[in-house]
Amino acid sequence: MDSQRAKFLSIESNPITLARAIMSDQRRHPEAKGDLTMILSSLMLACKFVSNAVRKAGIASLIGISGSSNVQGEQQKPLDILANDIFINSLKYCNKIAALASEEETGIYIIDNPDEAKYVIAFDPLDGSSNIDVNVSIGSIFAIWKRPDYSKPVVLEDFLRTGAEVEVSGYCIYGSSTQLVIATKEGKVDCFTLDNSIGDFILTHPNLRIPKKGNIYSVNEGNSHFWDKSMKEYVNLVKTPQDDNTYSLRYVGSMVSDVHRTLLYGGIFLYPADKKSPNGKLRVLYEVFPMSFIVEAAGGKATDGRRRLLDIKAHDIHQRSPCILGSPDDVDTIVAIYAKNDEEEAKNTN
Ligand code: AFP
Repeated sequence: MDSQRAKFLSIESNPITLARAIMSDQRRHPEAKGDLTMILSSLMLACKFVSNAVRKAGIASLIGISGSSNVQGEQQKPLDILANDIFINSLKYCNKIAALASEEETGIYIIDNPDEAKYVIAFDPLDGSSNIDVNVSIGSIFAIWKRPDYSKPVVLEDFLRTGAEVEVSGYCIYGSSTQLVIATKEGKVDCFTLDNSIGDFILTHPNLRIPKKGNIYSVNEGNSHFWDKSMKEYVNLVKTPQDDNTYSLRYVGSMVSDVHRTLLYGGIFLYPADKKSPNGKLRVLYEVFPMSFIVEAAGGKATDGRRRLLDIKAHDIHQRSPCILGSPDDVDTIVAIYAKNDEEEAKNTN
């Protein structure tokens, strides 16, 4: 069939699948041993399984997927625990991961590998899980680091790294479609959409770039009473129309959804520290680092208001941090407000 006719039938005759994209990436790095290829293939499989489980959640809840028993009296796992098991099992058998850190695990989970595995991974298997029961988009988030010395047994310090040291990070969004967004340290961000009819992720948004400036701000404004002066000033500023420029507020409360929209449409996502949560809410290793890495790779910026998020060195696998990320011009505006107010405060205390 000629390509004209295939187009007419809306059938892509030469799709770039995720597997094909990963393989061609590997070919561009002749020194690569294929370890990351194996890890990404395992993650791709895990995301497909989780996507399938998420799609069934509404029906399965009739038989008690949220931790109760089904009609046969069998105990059902909550979806986030199920997703955690799926990720662990999928990564265990690729033999390229030495240990993992998960939102669902208290400590690091060491994998007994026959060979020296060079990589560690941190992930949130199902972020935004409080949204499951109301059918709102949720996602999985991950970041992969190379171990500084993989001839030695894996240790906690292999995870206590900066975000700038991440090799690959990504997220999978289970929304109106299932999409996997992957960023590499070369600064390339690609988005693949799951085609359920063939069971494969297809490259649909190659080389994603975040708009330089947007007109959407995304924050839980219910916490505004507890914010610091700079946060209040910034949000007041975006709510005050400047010339023809007005901002809209969009907040899902599921980081993957809010960041995905910010990446595609531009604007800013904020989860600041406040009086109730002095360190913010979001977790550094498996929320803040992977999302900041993706946003920076797409040309955006990520800060806690005063410093670049990827420069933080983790000291705990479940550590939290304030998180502000998005279009570079929007992030620059709030960073300038923090700098101005900090300077004023320093003057007043001297
Ligand atoms: P859940 O996994 O408990 O739903 O939390 C989701 C999350 O970690 C992140 O995905 C959201 O951006 C953030 O919390 C929402 O927090 P608020 O509900 O405090 O706005």
